[in-house]
Amino acid sequence: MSAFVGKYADELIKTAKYIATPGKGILAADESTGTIGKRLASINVENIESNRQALRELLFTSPNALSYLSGVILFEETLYQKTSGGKPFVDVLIENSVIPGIKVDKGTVEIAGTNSETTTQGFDSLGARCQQYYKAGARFAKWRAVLRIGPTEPSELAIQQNAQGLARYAIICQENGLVPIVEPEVLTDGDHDIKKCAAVTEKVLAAVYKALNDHHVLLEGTLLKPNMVTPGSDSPKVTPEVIAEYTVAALRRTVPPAVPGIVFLSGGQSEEEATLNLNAMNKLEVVKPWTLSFSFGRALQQSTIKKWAGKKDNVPAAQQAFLARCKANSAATLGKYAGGNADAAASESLYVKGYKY
Ligand code: 5MM
Repeated sequence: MSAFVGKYADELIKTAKYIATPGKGILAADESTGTIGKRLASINVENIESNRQALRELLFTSPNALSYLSGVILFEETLYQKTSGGKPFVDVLIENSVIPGIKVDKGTVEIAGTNSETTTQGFDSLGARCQQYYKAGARFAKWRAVLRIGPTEPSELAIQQNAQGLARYAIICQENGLVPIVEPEVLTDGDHDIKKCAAVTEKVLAAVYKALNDHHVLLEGTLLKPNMVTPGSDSPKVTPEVIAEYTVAALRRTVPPAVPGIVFLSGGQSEEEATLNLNAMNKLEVVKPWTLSFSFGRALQQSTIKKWAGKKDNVPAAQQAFLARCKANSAATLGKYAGGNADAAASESLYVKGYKY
């Protein structure tokens, strides 16, 4: 059976295609209240609404940075927030040709009887929430599924549960006018080599695309947000060129050309590492039927947050740092990032062992 074609089909295709514009990418600023609390704690800033608003205002009003972005993923609270001058954040983004997106999952829960494997929650009233978010200006959504590599993980149960969950989420979004970003993240934790990560990533992606097809999802109106294929965090590092080769091979084997764009998560890589890896992928001379871009959270915000440190006077310097990362990643989507000019903060590893979101 072919894809479901609802009333939003043309709009979904147009939105997904725009987000995948080469030279542009996504800022993942959708940290839930708990996760943003960890970011703020790292600079000794209290996790209260006004501080969360101040950080998001700093990012969204950063001079020239939005020209390198096609989308920003927001948490529900941020979707309805305004600048200190009273302008809704959504309007700030739209006026700068950046499409607002919304995180619609409600985090993960353990699957009983597994060794700490998880499935993602958030199906309760998902359709109704998508309708409200569409009314508020969102045109795409994000749902994160998490898989981990272990001696017997990911289990078939975890792979199937998460693939079915992503597909069910995706079709509900499409029925309500939101482009679903499908995010099956294979965590980097472990001492496995890059070949193991490639094999698991391929298996997971194959299951995800089978489920999307079974649920009649219109692939042209979706985006994929995968992990890069890397060695485990407790294994020796490899070069960006090796990461690029394995990652692009895994994607070529599993992601249909109907998908307009693949927007990577950074998963604890340093800002500079994530950019260099993306750049190496775009330099690879093999057929890549989709745009390869970014949907980074930590790898776009880390040095900015450090420079800001919660102080008004630091906002211009922090915005400069944000602009530098946006520019660098934009160049990397074209394979044109020269690299080498990252400051210490941008080269700092953001990996936290056993990190819980
Ligand atoms: C994997 O996390 C997503 C991408 O961020 P990184 O580039 O830092 O890996 C990110 O969008 C994440 O899903 C959000 O920060 C939301 O986190 P919570 O804790 O709210 O689920």
